[in-house]
Amino acid sequence: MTKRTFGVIGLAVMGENLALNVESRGFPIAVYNRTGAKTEAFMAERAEGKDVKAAYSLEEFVQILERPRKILVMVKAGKPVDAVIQQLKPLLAEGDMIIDGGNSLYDDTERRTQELEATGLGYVGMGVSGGEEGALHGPSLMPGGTEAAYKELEPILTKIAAQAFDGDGPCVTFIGPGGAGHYVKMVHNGIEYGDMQLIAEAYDLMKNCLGLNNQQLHEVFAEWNTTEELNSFLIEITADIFKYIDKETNQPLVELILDSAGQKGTGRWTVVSSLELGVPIPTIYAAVNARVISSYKDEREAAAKVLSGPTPKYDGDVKAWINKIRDALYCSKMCSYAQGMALLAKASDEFNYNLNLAETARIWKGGCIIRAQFLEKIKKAYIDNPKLPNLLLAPEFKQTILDRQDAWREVLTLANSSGIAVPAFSSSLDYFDAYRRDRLPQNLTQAQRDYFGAHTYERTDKPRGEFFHTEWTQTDKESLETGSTD
Ligand code: NBP
Repeated sequence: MTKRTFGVIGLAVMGENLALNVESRGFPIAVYNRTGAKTEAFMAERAEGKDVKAAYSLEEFVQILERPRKILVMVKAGKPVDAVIQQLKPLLAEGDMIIDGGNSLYDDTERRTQELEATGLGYVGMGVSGGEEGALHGPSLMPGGTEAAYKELEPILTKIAAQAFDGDGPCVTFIGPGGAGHYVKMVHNGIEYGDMQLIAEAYDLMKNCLGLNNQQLHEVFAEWNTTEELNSFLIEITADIFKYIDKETNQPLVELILDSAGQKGTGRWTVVSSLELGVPIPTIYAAVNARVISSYKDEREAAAKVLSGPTPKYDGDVKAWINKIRDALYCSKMCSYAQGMALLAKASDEFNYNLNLAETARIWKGGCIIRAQFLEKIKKAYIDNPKLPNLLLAPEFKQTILDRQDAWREVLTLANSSGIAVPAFSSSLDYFDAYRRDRLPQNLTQAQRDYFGAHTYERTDKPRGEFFHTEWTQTDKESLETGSTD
């Protein structure tokens, strides 16, 4: 038997589909799963007739792989990844490489990369986005870690990845050292949370304020999907969802789904990292919180009986309001991406990832959950200025947001007066208003900090870097003598 070019460990949803994707591009593969019965089922069904060789022990698995070995680990993130690495390590030889394609925390990937590189092995922590379909037909891949290992893997990864639209190449690039790949995947997921929550808020307003039915909602989202600004995978599937009829009840399925959202942690990790790095990402945080509060289903049902609010209502033309909601969605989306990209830029500096943000936007143009036409504009903005401090300052975005902010503000007024929570729309507008103002009320915050904790402050009439402290408890007489009112 010829040795296998590529090995996959873990035959759950993602492992199975990625294995078949690699095999379909002409690479002989080997597979292994901890529970042998799963491997047997895979071999008997989906791998039937394909160039796949199963192994039932890790020893056998490494034996049938050509050197340097290229092993993709697709097991549950966390301890299982460490367990697999520890079992594999003694069986591997210098130059062999392990790729972790799961949603691992970037810190873990950093640690594992250092540990394996120290033993002469290559380690690639690779974010994979696109779900089951993407894994099989072409995901967006975000590999980081050992660059030499990436170079060895590149011919395979560029073949299995999705293609970016407009012939913009395969959706894969070397992201950076250590945990860079998983960091970028984490922020991708944070942005995905933001996008999904913004769409949910637009839906809530159109359904519960404007009174649109599912057919109308389908038409609105289908129409938005034809526009340059909103054309995207998430808008497309949203349009589909509204027309899906449940066979059992003959009702739209979306109406029968419990309004309690799950999460697996990548959104929360994004928020934790943003707090650690001091980068505001309020829209993404709002999206994580919206899922959390949705999960308080029983409490909300009880509260709904005793805490009333206004009855949703609107004045004027429905079509005009739909267009305003579309503008609010787009402006909010720009703010959400501005936050996510700013977080990447800061992480790049802090962790020496040396991220190329234009390339990051390019590899999200296909395969992944946030794929969208709008990413081309983001890519261009960072090509024009790789050190752009904030996406909102890019010419591609600045004018659009200025032109549409009136509609955005009107939509928030409508939501507030109707009692409909729009945390991601609101957080985005607050972000915009805080970012664009040269004077914020934190002069008062600084005064308070100095008052109770002698934390000192800088003055607007003195050079930056000079710090002052005041004994704030003046007597009334002193205050009058100096004429001080501030
Ligand atoms: P799961 O996350 O459900 O993991 C199941 C796999 O992990 C099985 O093969 C299982 O083997 C193996 N495993 C476990 Br659990 N503990 C193990 C251990 N101690 N040693 C060896 N193997 C162990 O699979 P998935 O949904 O395919 O996801 C894989 C990774 O990809 C995850 O990190 C996930 O977050 C990420 N991801 C998933 C998606 C998605 O859409 N599902 C998308 C993008 C990324 P067993 O059969 O013996 O129990």
